[in-house]
Amino acid sequence: MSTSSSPEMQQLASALAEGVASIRSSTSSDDLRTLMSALTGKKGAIATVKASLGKLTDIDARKALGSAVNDALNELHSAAETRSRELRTAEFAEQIQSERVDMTELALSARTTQRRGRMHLVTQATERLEDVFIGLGFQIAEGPEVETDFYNFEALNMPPSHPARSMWDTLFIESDVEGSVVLRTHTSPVQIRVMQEWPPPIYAVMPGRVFRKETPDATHMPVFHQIEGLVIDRGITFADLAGTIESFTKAFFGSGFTSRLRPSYFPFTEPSAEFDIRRPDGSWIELGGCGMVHPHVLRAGGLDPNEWSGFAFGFGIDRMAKERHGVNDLRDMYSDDVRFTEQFS
Ligand code: FA5
Repeated sequence: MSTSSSPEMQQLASALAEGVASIRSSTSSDDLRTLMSALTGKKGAIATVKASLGKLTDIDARKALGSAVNDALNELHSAAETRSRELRTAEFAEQIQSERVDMTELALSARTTQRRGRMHLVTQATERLEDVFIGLGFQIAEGPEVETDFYNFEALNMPPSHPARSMWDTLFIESDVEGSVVLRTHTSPVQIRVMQEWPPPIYAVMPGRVFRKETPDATHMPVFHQIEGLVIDRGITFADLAGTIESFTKAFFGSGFTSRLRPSYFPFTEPSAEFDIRRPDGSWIELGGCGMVHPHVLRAGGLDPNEWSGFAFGFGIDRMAKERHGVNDLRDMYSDDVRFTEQFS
Protein backbone atom coordinates (compact mmCIF):
# COMPACT_ATOMS: atom_id res chain seq x y z
CA MET A 1 0.00 0.00 0.00
CA SER A 2 1.35 3.40 -0.93
CA THR A 3 1.52 5.48 2.24
CA SER A 4 1.44 8.81 0.38
CA SER A 5 -1.97 8.07 -0.97
CA SER A 6 -3.46 6.44 2.14
CA PRO A 7 -6.59 8.17 3.42
CA GLU A 8 -4.74 9.05 6.66
CA MET A 9 -1.92 10.63 4.69
CA GLN A 10 -4.39 12.62 2.60
CA GLN A 11 -6.25 13.65 5.73
CA LEU A 12 -2.94 14.74 7.26
CA ALA A 13 -1.91 16.66 4.15
CA SER A 14 -5.17 18.58 4.00
CA ALA A 15 -5.09 19.22 7.79
CA LEU A 16 -1.58 20.58 7.39
CA ALA A 17 -2.47 22.75 4.38
CA GLU A 18 -5.54 24.16 6.14
CA GLY A 19 -3.58 24.68 9.35
CA VAL A 20 -0.76 26.56 7.61
CA ALA A 21 -3.29 28.69 5.68
CA SER A 22 -5.16 29.66 8.85
CA ILE A 23 -1.87 30.35 10.67
CA ARG A 24 -0.84 32.68 7.85
CA SER A 25 -4.13 34.53 7.92
CA SER A 26 -4.31 34.87 11.71
CA THR A 27 -4.65 38.54 12.63
CA SER A 28 -3.21 38.79 16.15
CA SER A 29 -0.85 37.03 18.53
CA ASP A 30 -3.85 36.08 20.67
CA ASP A 31 -5.69 34.61 17.67
CA LEU A 32 -2.60 32.66 16.71
CA ARG A 33 -2.21 31.21 20.19
CA THR A 34 -5.85 30.05 20.23
CA LEU A 35 -5.53 28.67 16.73
CA MET A 36 -2.36 26.72 17.56
CA SER A 37 -3.90 25.04 20.55
CA ALA A 38 -6.83 24.03 18.36
CA LEU A 39 -4.57 22.72 15.57
CA THR A 40 -2.16 20.82 17.80
CA GLY A 41 -4.54 19.94 20.61
CA LYS A 42 -6.23 16.59 21.35
CA LYS A 43 -9.29 17.53 19.36
CA GLY A 44 -7.39 18.88 16.35
CA ALA A 45 -7.36 17.29 12.88
CA ILE A 46 -3.77 16.15 13.32
CA ALA A 47 -4.58 14.48 16.62
CA THR A 48 -7.34 12.58 14.83
CA VAL A 49 -4.82 11.30 12.27
CA LYS A 50 -2.42 10.47 15.07
CA ALA A 51 -5.12 8.49 16.83
CA SER A 52 -5.54 6.33 13.73
CA LEU A 53 -1.89 5.19 13.97
CA GLY A 54 -2.81 2.43 16.36
CA LYS A 55 -5.19 0.97 13.86
CA LEU A 56 -2.53 0.57 11.19
CA THR A 57 -1.21 -2.93 11.02
CA ASP A 58 1.46 -2.27 8.45
CA ILE A 59 4.58 -1.31 10.41
CA ASP A 60 6.11 0.68 7.59
CA ALA A 61 2.90 2.50 6.92
CA ARG A 62 2.59 3.25 10.66
CA LYS A 63 6.17 4.52 10.82
CA ALA A 64 5.68 6.64 7.72
CA LEU A 65 2.45 8.13 9.02
CA GLY A 66 3.99 8.69 12.48
CA SER A 67 6.90 10.62 11.06
CA ALA A 68 4.57 12.49 8.68
CA VAL A 69 2.50 13.54 11.72
CA ASN A 70 5.66 14.81 13.47
CA ASP A 71 6.73 16.61 10.30
CA ALA A 72 3.29 18.18 10.01
CA LEU A 73 3.41 19.33 13.64
CA ASN A 74 6.89 20.76 13.12
CA GLU A 75 5.73 22.53 10.01
CA LEU A 76 2.77 24.02 11.86
CA HIS A 77 5.05 25.23 14.67
CA SER A 78 7.51 26.79 12.30
CA ALA A 79 4.70 28.49 10.33
CA ALA A 80 3.31 29.74 13.65
CA GLU A 81 6.70 31.05 14.69
CA THR A 82 7.11 32.99 11.44
CA ARG A 83 3.59 34.40 11.69
CA SER A 84 4.06 35.24 15.34
CA ARG A 85 7.19 37.29 14.51
CA GLU A 86 5.30 39.16 11.78
CA LEU A 87 2.38 39.84 14.09
CA ARG A 88 4.58 41.02 16.97
CA THR A 89 6.40 43.44 14.67
CA ALA A 90 3.10 44.82 13.37
CA GLU A 91 1.62 45.01 16.87
CA PHE A 92 4.68 46.81 18.22
CA ALA A 93 4.55 49.33 15.37
CA GLU A 94 0.87 49.85 16.07
CA GLN A 95 1.55 50.36 19.79
CA ILE A 96 4.23 52.94 19.03
CA GLN A 97 1.86 54.71 16.70
CA SER A 98 -0.99 54.73 19.22
CA GLU A 99 1.20 55.88 22.11
CA ARG A 100 2.93 58.53 20.04
CA VAL A 101 2.66 62.00 21.58
CA ASP A 102 2.73 64.90 19.18
CA MET A 103 4.87 67.45 20.94
CA THR A 104 4.29 70.10 18.30
CA GLU A 105 0.59 69.80 18.84
CA LEU A 106 1.06 70.00 22.62
CA ALA A 107 3.27 73.04 22.34
CA LEU A 108 0.81 74.74 20.03
CA SER A 109 -2.16 74.04 22.26
CA ALA A 110 -0.18 75.20 25.30
CA ARG A 111 0.46 78.47 23.55
CA THR A 112 -3.20 79.03 22.91
CA THR A 113 -4.86 77.53 25.96
CA GLN A 114 -2.45 77.86 28.88
CA ARG A 115 -1.81 81.15 30.62
CA ARG A 116 1.79 82.03 31.25
CA GLY A 117 2.80 83.73 34.46
CA ARG A 118 4.42 87.13 34.36
CA MET A 119 6.40 89.15 36.82
CA HIS A 120 4.49 91.71 38.82
CA LEU A 121 4.66 95.25 37.41
CA VAL A 122 6.55 96.42 40.49
CA THR A 123 9.11 93.60 40.12
CA GLN A 124 9.51 94.47 36.44
CA ALA A 125 9.99 98.15 37.34
CA THR A 126 12.48 97.30 40.10
CA GLU A 127 14.57 95.17 37.74
CA ARG A 128 14.53 97.88 35.09
CA LEU A 129 15.49 100.53 37.65
CA GLU A 130 18.38 98.37 38.80
CA ASP A 131 19.50 97.93 35.18
CA VAL A 132 19.34 101.67 34.52
CA PHE A 133 21.32 102.51 37.66
CA ILE A 134 23.86 99.76 37.05
CA GLY A 135 24.29 101.34 33.61
CA LEU A 136 24.99 104.67 35.36
CA GLY A 137 27.70 103.00 37.48
CA PHE A 138 25.74 102.23 40.67
CA GLN A 139 25.86 99.08 42.82
CA ILE A 140 22.83 97.43 44.46
CA ALA A 141 22.42 97.08 48.24
CA GLU A 142 19.61 95.85 50.47
CA GLY A 143 18.61 96.28 54.10
CA PRO A 144 16.12 94.78 56.58
CA GLU A 145 12.38 95.55 56.46
CA VAL A 146 12.16 95.43 60.24
CA GLU A 147 14.39 98.25 61.47
CA THR A 148 15.44 99.84 64.71
CA ASP A 149 14.41 103.36 65.60
CA PHE A 150 18.09 104.26 65.31
CA TYR A 151 18.38 103.45 61.58
CA ASN A 152 14.88 104.52 60.55
CA PHE A 153 14.95 107.87 62.40
CA GLU A 154 17.79 108.76 64.74
CA ALA A 155 20.77 108.23 62.41
CA LEU A 156 18.80 110.13 59.77
CA ASN A 157 18.99 113.27 61.91
CA MET A 158 15.70 112.70 63.73
CA PRO A 159 16.43 112.34 67.45
CA PRO A 160 13.58 111.11 69.71
CA SER A 161 10.63 113.53 69.65
CA HIS A 162 11.89 115.26 66.51
CA PRO A 163 8.74 116.69 64.86
CA ALA A 164 9.78 115.37 61.42
CA ARG A 165 9.11 111.81 62.63
CA SER A 166 5.45 112.56 62.14
CA MET A 167 6.06 112.92 58.38
CA TRP A 168 5.60 109.14 58.29
CA ASP A 169 2.79 107.20 59.96
CA THR A 170 4.88 104.50 61.53
CA LEU A 171 3.95 100.87 62.23
CA PHE A 172 5.71 99.52 65.34
CA ILE A 173 6.80 96.00 66.18
CA GLU A 174 6.33 94.81 69.77
CA SER A 175 9.68 94.88 71.54
CA ASP A 176 11.25 95.10 75.02
CA VAL A 177 11.87 98.81 74.68
CA GLU A 178 8.57 100.16 73.42
CA GLY A 179 8.84 101.95 70.05
CA SER A 180 12.42 100.88 69.38
CA VAL A 181 11.60 98.47 66.54
CA VAL A 182 9.62 99.56 63.49
CA LEU A 183 8.59 98.39 60.05
CA ARG A 184 10.79 100.73 58.04
CA THR A 185 8.83 103.70 56.72
CA HIS A 186 11.31 104.31 53.88
CA THR A 187 14.49 102.87 52.39
CA SER A 188 16.64 105.70 53.78
CA PRO A 189 17.92 103.60 56.75
CA VAL A 190 19.82 101.49 54.20
CA GLN A 191 21.91 104.63 53.45
CA ILE A 192 23.33 104.45 56.98
CA ARG A 193 23.97 100.70 56.77
CA VAL A 194 25.80 101.13 53.44
CA MET A 195 27.91 104.05 54.76
CA GLN A 196 28.85 101.97 57.79
CA GLU A 197 29.80 98.94 55.71
CA TRP A 198 31.25 100.19 52.43
CA PRO A 199 34.33 102.37 52.24
CA PRO A 200 33.72 105.50 50.12
CA PRO A 201 33.40 106.45 47.31
CA ILE A 202 29.87 104.99 47.26
CA TYR A 203 27.50 104.84 44.28
CA ALA A 204 24.62 102.65 45.44
CA VAL A 205 20.90 102.08 44.92
CA MET A 206 18.81 100.26 47.50
CA PRO A 207 15.39 98.96 46.43
CA GLY A 208 12.91 97.48 48.90
CA ARG A 209 9.52 97.25 50.56
CA VAL A 210 8.39 99.92 53.00
CA PHE A 211 5.40 100.22 55.32
CA ARG A 212 3.17 103.07 56.50
CA LYS A 213 -0.08 103.27 58.39
CA GLU A 214 -2.07 104.60 55.46
CA THR A 215 -5.47 104.02 53.90
CA PRO A 216 -5.10 102.73 50.33
CA ASP A 217 -6.18 105.08 47.55
CA ALA A 218 -5.28 105.61 43.88
CA THR A 219 -1.76 106.86 44.74
CA HIS A 220 -1.15 105.48 48.26
CA MET A 221 -0.62 101.96 49.57
CA PRO A 222 0.22 100.93 53.16
CA VAL A 223 2.90 98.59 51.77
CA PHE A 224 4.81 99.93 48.81
CA HIS A 225 8.29 100.03 47.32
CA GLN A 226 11.02 102.60 47.16
CA ILE A 227 14.43 102.79 45.61
CA GLU A 228 16.98 104.76 47.55
CA GLY A 229 20.07 106.24 45.94
CA LEU A 230 23.27 107.27 47.67
CA VAL A 231 26.37 108.86 46.20
CA ILE A 232 29.31 109.69 48.47
CA ASP A 233 32.53 111.01 47.00
CA ARG A 234 34.85 114.00 47.18
CA GLY A 235 33.47 117.26 45.82
CA ILE A 236 29.92 116.08 45.03
CA THR A 237 27.54 119.01 44.43
CA PHE A 238 23.84 119.64 43.89
CA ALA A 239 24.57 119.81 40.13
CA ASP A 240 25.64 116.14 40.24
CA LEU A 241 22.33 115.29 41.89
CA ALA A 242 20.27 117.19 39.29
CA GLY A 243 22.29 115.66 36.42
CA THR A 244 21.90 112.12 37.76
CA ILE A 245 18.15 112.55 38.17
CA GLU A 246 17.78 113.91 34.65
CA SER A 247 19.87 111.05 33.13
CA PHE A 248 17.84 108.54 35.09
CA THR A 249 14.50 110.09 33.97
CA LYS A 250 15.40 109.84 30.29
CA ALA A 251 16.85 106.31 30.64
CA PHE A 252 13.84 104.97 32.53
CA PHE A 253 10.87 106.82 31.05
CA GLY A 254 12.18 107.79 27.60
CA SER A 255 13.62 110.85 25.91
CA GLY A 256 10.24 112.65 25.90
CA PHE A 257 10.36 113.00 29.71
CA THR A 258 12.25 115.63 31.72
CA SER A 259 12.69 116.22 35.46
CA ARG A 260 12.58 119.14 37.87
CA LEU A 261 13.54 119.68 41.48
CA ARG A 262 11.37 121.74 43.84
CA PRO A 263 12.64 122.99 47.20
CA SER A 264 11.40 120.76 50.01
CA TYR A 265 12.33 119.53 53.46
CA PHE A 266 13.76 116.24 54.71
CA PRO A 267 15.71 116.12 57.98
CA PHE A 268 18.42 113.91 56.46
CA THR A 269 19.25 116.13 53.46
CA GLU A 270 20.21 119.80 53.27
CA PRO A 271 19.25 121.35 50.92
CA SER A 272 16.32 119.05 50.10
CA ALA A 273 14.13 118.84 47.05
CA GLU A 274 11.10 117.06 45.70
CA PHE A 275 11.67 115.36 42.35
CA ASP A 276 8.96 115.58 39.66
CA ILE A 277 8.94 114.29 36.11
CA ARG A 278 7.24 115.98 33.20
CA ARG A 279 5.20 113.77 30.90
CA PRO A 280 5.29 114.41 27.12
CA ASP A 281 1.77 115.98 27.47
CA GLY A 282 3.25 118.65 29.77
CA SER A 283 1.75 117.42 33.08
CA TRP A 284 3.94 116.80 36.14
CA ILE A 285 4.04 113.91 38.57
CA GLU A 286 5.83 113.75 41.93
CA LEU A 287 8.11 110.72 42.24
CA GLY A 288 10.33 111.22 45.24
CA GLY A 289 12.55 113.24 47.49
CA CYS A 290 16.24 114.00 47.32
CA GLY A 291 18.98 116.31 48.54
CA MET A 292 22.56 116.68 49.72
CA VAL A 293 23.34 114.27 52.57
CA HIS A 294 23.20 116.15 55.90
CA PRO A 295 26.54 116.30 57.80
CA HIS A 296 24.88 114.63 60.84
CA VAL A 297 23.91 111.72 58.61
CA LEU A 298 27.44 111.40 57.22
CA ARG A 299 28.73 111.26 60.81
CA ALA A 300 26.13 108.63 61.80
CA GLY A 301 27.44 106.61 58.84
CA GLY A 302 31.00 106.96 60.14
CA LEU A 303 32.18 109.48 57.52
CA ASP A 304 33.92 112.83 58.00
CA PRO A 305 31.78 115.62 56.43
CA ASN A 306 34.94 117.67 55.87
CA GLU A 307 36.30 114.98 53.58
CA TRP A 308 33.19 113.49 51.98
CA SER A 309 30.03 114.94 50.51
CA GLY A 310 27.15 113.32 48.71
CA PHE A 311 23.56 113.24 47.64
CA ALA A 312 20.67 110.88 48.26
CA PHE A 313 17.27 110.25 46.72
CA GLY A 314 14.25 108.07 47.39
CA PHE A 315 11.60 107.31 44.75
CA GLY A 316 8.32 105.42 44.95
CA ILE A 317 8.63 102.41 42.62
CA ASP A 318 4.91 101.61 42.59
CA ARG A 319 4.12 105.10 41.34
CA MET A 320 6.80 104.78 38.68
CA ALA A 321 5.35 101.44 37.48
CA LYS A 322 1.88 103.00 37.54
CA GLU A 323 3.13 105.90 35.45
CA ARG A 324 5.12 103.81 33.00
CA HIS A 325 2.20 101.51 32.22
CA GLY A 326 -0.56 104.12 32.33
CA VAL A 327 -2.32 102.45 35.28
CA ASN A 328 -4.95 104.72 36.87
CA ASP A 329 -5.10 103.27 40.36
CA LEU A 330 -2.29 101.71 42.45
CA ARG A 331 -4.81 99.34 44.02
CA ASP A 332 -5.38 97.65 40.62
CA MET A 333 -1.74 96.53 40.67
CA TYR A 334 -2.42 94.58 43.87
CA SER A 335 -5.85 93.20 42.97
CA ASP A 336 -4.39 89.85 41.78
CA ASP A 337 -6.87 89.93 38.93
CA VAL A 338 -5.37 88.07 35.93
CA ARG A 339 -7.45 90.16 33.54
CA PHE A 340 -5.43 93.12 34.81
CA THR A 341 -1.99 91.52 35.06
CA GLU A 342 -2.30 89.82 31.64
CA GLN A 343 -2.29 93.18 29.90
CA PHE A 344 1.36 93.77 30.74
CA SER A 345 4.11 91.59 29.36
C1 FA5 B 1 10.79 109.57 51.76
O1 FA5 B 1 10.35 108.46 52.05
C2 FA5 B 1 12.23 109.89 51.83
N1 FA5 B 1 12.93 108.85 52.53
C3 FA5 B 1 12.77 110.13 50.43
C4 FA5 B 1 14.16 110.71 50.42
C5 FA5 B 1 15.25 109.87 50.32
C6 FA5 B 1 14.36 112.08 50.52
C7 FA5 B 1 16.55 110.40 50.30
C8 FA5 B 1 15.64 112.63 50.51
C9 FA5 B 1 16.72 111.77 50.37
P1 FA5 B 1 8.46 110.43 50.94
O2 FA5 B 1 7.72 110.12 52.14
O3 FA5 B 1 8.08 111.68 50.20
O4 FA5 B 1 10.02 110.52 51.18
O5 FA5 B 1 8.33 109.21 49.93
C10 FA5 B 1 9.06 109.14 48.72
C11 FA5 B 1 8.19 108.66 47.58
O6 FA5 B 1 7.57 107.43 47.91
C12 FA5 B 1 7.01 109.59 47.25
O7 FA5 B 1 7.42 110.63 46.46
C13 FA5 B 1 6.10 108.63 46.52
O8 FA5 B 1 6.53 108.44 45.17
C14 FA5 B 1 6.32 107.35 47.24
N2 FA5 B 1 5.25 107.15 48.25
C15 FA5 B 1 5.10 107.75 49.45
N3 FA5 B 1 4.04 107.27 50.09
C16 FA5 B 1 3.50 106.33 49.30
C17 FA5 B 1 2.37 105.44 49.42
N4 FA5 B 1 1.62 105.41 50.51
N5 FA5 B 1 2.09 104.60 48.40
C18 FA5 B 1 2.89 104.59 47.30
N6 FA5 B 1 3.95 105.38 47.12
C19 FA5 B 1 4.27 106.24 48.11
